[in-house]
Amino acid sequence: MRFFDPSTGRRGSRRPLFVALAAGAFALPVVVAAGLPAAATPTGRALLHDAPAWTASAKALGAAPAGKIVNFSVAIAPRDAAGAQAFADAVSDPHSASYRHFLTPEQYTARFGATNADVAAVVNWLQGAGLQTGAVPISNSYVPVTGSVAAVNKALGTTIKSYSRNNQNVTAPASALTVPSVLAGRVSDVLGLDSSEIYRTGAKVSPNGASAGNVTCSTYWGENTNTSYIPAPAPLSGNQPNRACYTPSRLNAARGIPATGKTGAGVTVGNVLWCDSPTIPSDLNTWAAQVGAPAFTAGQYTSQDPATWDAYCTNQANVDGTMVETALDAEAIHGAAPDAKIIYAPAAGPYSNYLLTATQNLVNANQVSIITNSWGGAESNSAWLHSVYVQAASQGISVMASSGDDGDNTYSNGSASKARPSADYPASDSQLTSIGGTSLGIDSTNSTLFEQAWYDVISRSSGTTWTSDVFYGASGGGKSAITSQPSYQTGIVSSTFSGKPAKRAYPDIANIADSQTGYVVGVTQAGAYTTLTVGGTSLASPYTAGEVALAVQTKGARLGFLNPKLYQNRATAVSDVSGSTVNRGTEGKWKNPSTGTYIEPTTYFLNGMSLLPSSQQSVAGWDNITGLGAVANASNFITAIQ
Ligand SMILES: [Ca+2]
Repeated sequence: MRFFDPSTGRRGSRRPLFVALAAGAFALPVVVAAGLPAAATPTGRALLHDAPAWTASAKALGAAPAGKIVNFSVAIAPRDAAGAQAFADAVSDPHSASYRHFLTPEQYTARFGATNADVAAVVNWLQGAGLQTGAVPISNSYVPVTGSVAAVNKALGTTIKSYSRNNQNVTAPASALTVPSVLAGRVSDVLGLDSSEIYRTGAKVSPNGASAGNVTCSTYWGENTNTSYIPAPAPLSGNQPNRACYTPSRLNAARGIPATGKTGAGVTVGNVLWCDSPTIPSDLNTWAAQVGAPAFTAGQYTSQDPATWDAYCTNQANVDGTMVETALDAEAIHGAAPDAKIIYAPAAGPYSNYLLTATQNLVNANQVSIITNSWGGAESNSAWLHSVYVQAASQGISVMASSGDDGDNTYSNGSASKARPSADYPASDSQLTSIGGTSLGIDSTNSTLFEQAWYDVISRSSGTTWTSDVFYGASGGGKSAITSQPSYQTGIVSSTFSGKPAKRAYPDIANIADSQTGYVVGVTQAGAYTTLTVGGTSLASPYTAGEVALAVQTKGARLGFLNPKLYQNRATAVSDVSGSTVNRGTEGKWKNPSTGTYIEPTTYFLNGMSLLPSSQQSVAGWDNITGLGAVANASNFITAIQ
């Protein structure tokens, strides 16, 4: 739900905190704990991590009110993190004798998790500091905590201050977090104290109606050409097609799904996001009837809502914005795998502590074979979900995440001349399959006309004059600042993309994501059901999750972490995407979702990375827009990852 702000030439949001999070990507990774001089930490205390780097330059408004109540989580280190990683690596490695010998959550925790004594020590410390602790999950992996700012300051040896950040009042620790030395190594992280750290969805939305000068979408690429605007600027010429909005049957046909004979029967897919709406189940069936997809049967879609919501998710505008993503995710999974069950696992709000809870509960319940995540934000100084994904891999759960919609984040980090690339999280985690995006042209016979790296640049017309080209949206991709290159990428991802020393580079693979070649989504907005054209890697991840469900059904068993086999079988699993010459575009009017008004006629250049400075390239072999390539043929993909 982001929009382009023509007054500043920057991409923004009607929830400006999203921008704040992106700006945090300037922060250099802070490597903490071991090796710091003792003088840096008060006697009897162990450093956990530094204050968020952005606090050094933000405007401090003074100490946060001592009585203000905050919710956060204290993560507890696994008893044997290295052993857990080695186990997850082995069960995911086709060459290992223990390949796909998965564990139950109970077995995993007994072998690698924190002990009850570890949990008790952490809980006793927190309660002794006057903080209230909540239910600890069966994985013994974190303690949810509620308490006053005064109690948090004392417990963690810090001062929480109020700041003005990107015109928002937020609170965050102003100095390093420390824990009693006896808990060093047991407490691994504290999540949720930085209120500017709000995660975001990646759905890119266009209205489908022709009202107020908007151009109706084409049901296939090239069905209608817009002749009401002036011809598109160079390097295009002449009028361009309307954007396309595909139904599941057309997209499935282009991807070869009918030929697989699979529907996802017997497979359950989990979807992690935040917030929920009671209209979603009926929206899904209204949409299914509209687009000719099978109806959802009783119990096929379930929500596992938290007992209480964060204030973010009791604000109807926030809920409406999020429900576009919630509907997109379910409708994309269902489109590819109409018999798969879907468990929606929303966090209480878009904050790391709540997202940890939602993810951990889904993994501990162990009902799903696949988890998809269509959300993300700036990579911080910890891969804070990594240990949960290690557990998921050990249980055979395949995890995927959208790679982001802001390309390398140069343009969301500020002006291109000053900003530099940064990574998104969890897309950059090495223990999941990161799904990038393509632009996909499908013709009237459901054949693929083109598939190219999603990198959209726009130009707007005023009379007969076109503005200079500006960034609009692109597949997220780049390299992590905090995670080293995983072995499955060794020898496949070049140093051009991984850097030296080599880091985890992403995405891994790609699927349909360009909103100019988007997907029809139905959802209630402001009390009324409406259809929209939606894209973003928010579409690519759940649609790919649906295709993985077909593979799980084919195998008759869980597949686990996909990347080692996916990289090994890359030649057949996906189709390489390369080429960066702008040769296609669309014309339409672009609607500002904040004001509801249409701005000037707009040309969208598809594959436009050559028009702007970018660290992203679309080249032969692995690249940082589409990874190994596009999931172009479902049968080939299923065979390769089985
Ligand atoms: Ca490529």
